[in-house]
Amino acid sequence: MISHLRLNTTKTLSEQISLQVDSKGFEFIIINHPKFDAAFTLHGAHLIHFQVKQQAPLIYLSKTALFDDKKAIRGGVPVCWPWFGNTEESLSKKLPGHGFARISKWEMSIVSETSEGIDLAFTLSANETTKAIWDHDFTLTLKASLSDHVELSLITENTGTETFKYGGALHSYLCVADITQSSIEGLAATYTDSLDSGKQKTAEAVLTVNEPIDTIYSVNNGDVTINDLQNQRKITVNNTGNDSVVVWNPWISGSIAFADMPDDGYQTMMCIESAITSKQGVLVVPGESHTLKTVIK
Ligand code: TA6
Repeated sequence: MISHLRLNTTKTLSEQISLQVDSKGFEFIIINHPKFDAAFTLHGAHLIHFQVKQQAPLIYLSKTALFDDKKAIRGGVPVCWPWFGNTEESLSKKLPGHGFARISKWEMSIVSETSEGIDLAFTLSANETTKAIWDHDFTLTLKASLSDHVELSLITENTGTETFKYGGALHSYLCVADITQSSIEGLAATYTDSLDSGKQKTAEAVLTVNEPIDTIYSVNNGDVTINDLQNQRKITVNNTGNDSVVVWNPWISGSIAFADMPDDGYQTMMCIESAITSKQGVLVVPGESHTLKTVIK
């Protein structure tokens, strides 16, 4: 589902992993394992494709996503860090929505490559650019463990001398055949409706989506399941280290408004995000680290 990107191999990194570029030199990590295909960009350590052989893709990528080192990629699993959405501070300083990690260039190393799967580690460390935006010393590591499912662990390490707080999300866009024929179970009993002045509401046991949705559910401590009926499958998402689960679909109005999403893009995606959205965020003391994780099957 990324053949439309028309990539060319510039470097073979291992038996199943290559570095490829598009016509503008934008870099992609392409993985062709006997069990699955996957793709990342070094820009944002962004998983943009994952598909177990003989199955439908698990991860949604907008067909009109922009691959530009100044912008976030529409789809995949954006690494939103060190804040979620916009905060009073990020707005006042005109900083990027969802933080700077997803629009920064990361380093990548291959941790392991077996017949069962592949483990990769992406790292982003504090530098002049990041410290001009967010004046803290950190090392951010995204550990990706790919097999018949996806495990993403975002590890925030405080390498400085002062405690800092962070927020963010593994903002997963999941691929469904038809959102109008899908339903979601396992969400918590209450949520904040970001589209209705942040009102607290009681949730249905089974969520169906037939309008724009942008909601923050409290932690559910279990699997969130998408019944992807037309693909005859259930997609399960299990999150840890999060303080909330964000559920988002821009619907037709949002898709039309996005230049990097087809007008009908909303029909085949659903965001179920492992998120830290509370005002207090997560405090990380010097020398310590915190892990935000999502497992998608
Ligand atoms: O996760 C939900 C959300 O915060 C929505 O409010 C919407 O802004 C979405 O993220 C996408 O944000 P983006 O900056 O990637 O367009």
